[in-house]
Amino acid sequence: MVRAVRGCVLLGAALFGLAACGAPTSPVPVATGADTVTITMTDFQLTPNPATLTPGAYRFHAVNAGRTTHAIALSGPGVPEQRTVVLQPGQTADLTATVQPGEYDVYCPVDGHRAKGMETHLHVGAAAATPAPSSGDTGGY
Ligand SMILES: [Cu+2]
Repeated sequence: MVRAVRGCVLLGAALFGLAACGAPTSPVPVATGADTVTITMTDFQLTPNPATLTPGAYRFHAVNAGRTTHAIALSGPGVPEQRTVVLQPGQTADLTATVQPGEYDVYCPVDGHRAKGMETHLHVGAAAATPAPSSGDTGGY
């Protein structure tokens, strides 16, 4: 009988220990899914993939798929502007940044390219799901 009681106490302690270990204190944000964002540069457009991120550290892999020189500038909450070197066609370069919820600007700093359309945004949200746009009245007609 004494043994039975003790066993029960031990089991309870073990369960409590497991429960206490269920929430480890991790200082490193968990990157969910892809930890590399590929930004393809063409004349004159930027295509980030993916364009919607969860908070965390990422490698931004810039690929110049155009026929002229391009580069990438990235800035946003907690990230002072970072730039790659100017890339010749076919060249690539990487930036690393830790993003937090908010909107990040990405553009090509080569003369005039931003105005020609080489500008995009990355959306970082805590929630992964984005609601589908509710189709309302298209208006105007
Ligand atoms: Cu450019």
